[in-house]
Amino acid sequence: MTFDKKQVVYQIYPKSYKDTTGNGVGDLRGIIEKLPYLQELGVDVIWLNPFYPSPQRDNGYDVSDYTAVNPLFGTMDDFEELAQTAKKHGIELMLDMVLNHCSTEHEWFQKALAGDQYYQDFFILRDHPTDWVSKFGGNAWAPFGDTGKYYLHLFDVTQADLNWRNPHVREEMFKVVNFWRKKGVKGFRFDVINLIGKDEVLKNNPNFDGKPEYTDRPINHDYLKMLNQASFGQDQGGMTVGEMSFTDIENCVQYSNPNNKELDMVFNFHHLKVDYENGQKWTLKTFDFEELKTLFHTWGEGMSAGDGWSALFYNNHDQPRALNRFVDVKNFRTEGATMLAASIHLSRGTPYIYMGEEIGMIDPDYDSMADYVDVESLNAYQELLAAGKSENETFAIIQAKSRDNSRTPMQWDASPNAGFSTGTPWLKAGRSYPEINVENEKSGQIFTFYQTLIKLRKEMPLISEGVYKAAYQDSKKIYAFERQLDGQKLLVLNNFFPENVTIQLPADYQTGKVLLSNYDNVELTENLVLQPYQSLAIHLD
Ligand code: TEU
Repeated sequence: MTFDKKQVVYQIYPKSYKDTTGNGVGDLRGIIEKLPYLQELGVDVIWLNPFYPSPQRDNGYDVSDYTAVNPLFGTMDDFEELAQTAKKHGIELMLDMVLNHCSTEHEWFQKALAGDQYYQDFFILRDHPTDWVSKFGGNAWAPFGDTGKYYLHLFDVTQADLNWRNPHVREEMFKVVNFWRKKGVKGFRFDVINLIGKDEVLKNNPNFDGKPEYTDRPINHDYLKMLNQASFGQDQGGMTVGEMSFTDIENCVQYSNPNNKELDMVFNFHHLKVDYENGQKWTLKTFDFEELKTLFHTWGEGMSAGDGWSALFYNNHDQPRALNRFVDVKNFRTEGATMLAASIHLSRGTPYIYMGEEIGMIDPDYDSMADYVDVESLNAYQELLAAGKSENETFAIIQAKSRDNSRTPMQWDASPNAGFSTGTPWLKAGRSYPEINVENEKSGQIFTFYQTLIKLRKEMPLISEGVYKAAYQDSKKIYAFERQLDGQKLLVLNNFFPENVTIQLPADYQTGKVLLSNYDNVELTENLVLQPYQSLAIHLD
């Protein structure tokens, strides 16, 4: 059986979820403690960001040992207890596999540096580097010891890209996945997995920092088929998702069409660049609704037509909170949070909830650069100043764009540090926690709306399986789509603006049933007024 399309995934950034030891860092036991909360929400799978041994240069995405637990987060016994207890709550685990690169502190890299040729071939070493730019800024190549060669690091200088062309590397990677499978894990999220397949000859390319030369190469699909066959493809059920950086629909269909036996589904990020000026992240711009709507429609229909499958999300550990980006959060936090939720949970794909989203958490609103810790933000800060921006301008950009925005401690209650830790948190809690916290929100509209959305997906094949059709494509304010299955239809209307919008409702839908709305007392009339950030789903059977 392939994965279950009725399932909903909840993402936990372990470092920031719940600290049970008082060391300021969240831990596996903290997640065990919160399983009843997650069961109450109704999620089926929890994706955990990396908790393996790591120098934490990139918060665990710089792995120095793939098959152990970083003592910062607990022990292997804690992990096993978490996996077992989660099952009792009807929850499966999804682990983060960072197979494109490893930490330069990993013994493979250390042996390579010491001259071991077997391990040198684990990395991408060249006499002459290309002109590629690292995704975290600066040159993507660094001197490999004093050999005169350079090693490739698409991310931080301490994250060395692995050479998947080497069969020994592939074997090691398969072993990693199988190690966790033997512990009962059936869910895997593969970090930047469309970058693993590098060509033999690497070419200069000044466009897009060189990305076209190393992204979605044809051989990448071969490696995914091999990984599938050698590991998770042997399981019943389970769920795999690949993070696809700078990708396109054609490749994503290929990665996720079940006939290809690569992955169950893909993340893409195009819809999260609609507030980038000229495609550049470190800029300030109001989001472009037209672009967002068009992207949702093109991807929704394209993936549907090619029998591909998308992971649906607005938030994750790399993104500022969607409420701050797409909604007038000061005036309409609840309406905005529920509308955004409906716009993906009723769509075609698997919805992902990022911790805190279910209570409408917002960016922390730090007032000093000293509060930020992420390597990407710190690099960007220096680069923006060096490019001549003023300190104020630069800080405003970091405030809006930093990945730390989503990594702040989960807000449990109004006690110090948002009830996350009794020690000093590794990252300061957001300013909003006295009001926005689980204790306050659990019986509130946002949390209960998420519960309903999760339940509806389980009950209605129309939601979990139906095809996706764009609707009201010309609207300047409404993002709408239809789902269709076996003669049944669902129309989902989402007002992305803080004002009333009137639309013409087709005659058949005027006789439909309101399945869900974030406003009460909806009447289905020909001239239908959608209130600020209203979401409305109309069912016809
Ligand atoms: O992110 C991949 C990625 O492309 C990021 O650069 C992302 O676009 C960026 O963070 C947005 O600002 C993955 C992980 O999700 C991220 O946390 C890691 O830092 C990165 O891979 C390297 O492993």
